[in-house]
Amino acid sequence: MTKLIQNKIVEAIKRYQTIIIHRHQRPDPDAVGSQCGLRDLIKNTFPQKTVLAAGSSPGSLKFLAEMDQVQDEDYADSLVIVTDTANASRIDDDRYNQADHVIKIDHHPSNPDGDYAHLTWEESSYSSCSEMIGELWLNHQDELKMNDAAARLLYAGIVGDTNRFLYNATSPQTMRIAADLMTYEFDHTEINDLMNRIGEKEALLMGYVLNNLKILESGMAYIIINQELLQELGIQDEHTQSIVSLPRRIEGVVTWAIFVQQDNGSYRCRLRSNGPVINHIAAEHDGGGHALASGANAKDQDEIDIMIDKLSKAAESFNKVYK
Ligand SMILES: [Mn+2]
Repeated sequence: MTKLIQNKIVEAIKRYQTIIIHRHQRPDPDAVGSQCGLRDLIKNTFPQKTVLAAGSSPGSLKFLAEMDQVQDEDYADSLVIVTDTANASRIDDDRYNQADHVIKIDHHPSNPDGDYAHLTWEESSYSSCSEMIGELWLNHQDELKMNDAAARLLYAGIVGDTNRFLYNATSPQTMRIAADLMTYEFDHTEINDLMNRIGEKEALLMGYVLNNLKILESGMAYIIINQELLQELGIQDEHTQSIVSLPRRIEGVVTWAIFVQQDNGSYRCRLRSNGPVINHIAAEHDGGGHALASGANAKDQDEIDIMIDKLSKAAESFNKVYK
């Protein structure tokens, strides 16, 4: 089944002269890696085609790749491929639907709002969308020609989503694909260092989180970062990415949440787990995502309290079974 869809994707790539690749808003390394890795793979194989990466600037991830200028006219008779994006509302640049044909390639669990493409390759068993693109290439090496730039991007995407091959979704196949990508010429140590590097202000935020994290008896941990604190530390919402996996290492922590207040007063919530599935909780609060790593939104402190309670109960029932 997977091979059949992969064949269809390669056929579509061959058929279209203009191919525009989209990914999700607020991109992480896997979003940029899968998007621009696929762009460079197609460009390298078909130099005569127009292949563009759409979306806002990747900000602190600019060292990975830059986006292209995409004009409205480019969408006429084009193929759009959306990578790493579970639902339509998260796609960066909604002109994607002006394409002649839309393909979705994603490793998130299926989403009620996720049926936005004509052809969908969706499988949550993959560690990353970059791993999916890597496999697409490996299964079609006669038709798709890898180069150093694309290999570097796909490798970075895999490293990003697996947190350096640490997370549970890392499989033998993940390692095989990463190994094949590493045979190309790029500095993998440099990429790892750049992705792991934090600014001085982020280091201060880390210190704050470790000092102020609330850990409940159940093993649920949380921190609320309001606008005042962001201003005091001189940081923006995007910098809070560096603290999301911090509580994971603390003994006894089962579930945790990072709440970051937005300009409009509401809160962006990252929910994480070392065991119990928590994405249904995210889904109940305007969000969704992976079983153990989800995103949600809370309109006020009351909603935060409800989410803390749910995550705490999830930790409690998990402890009853496993401790
Ligand atoms: Mn991903």
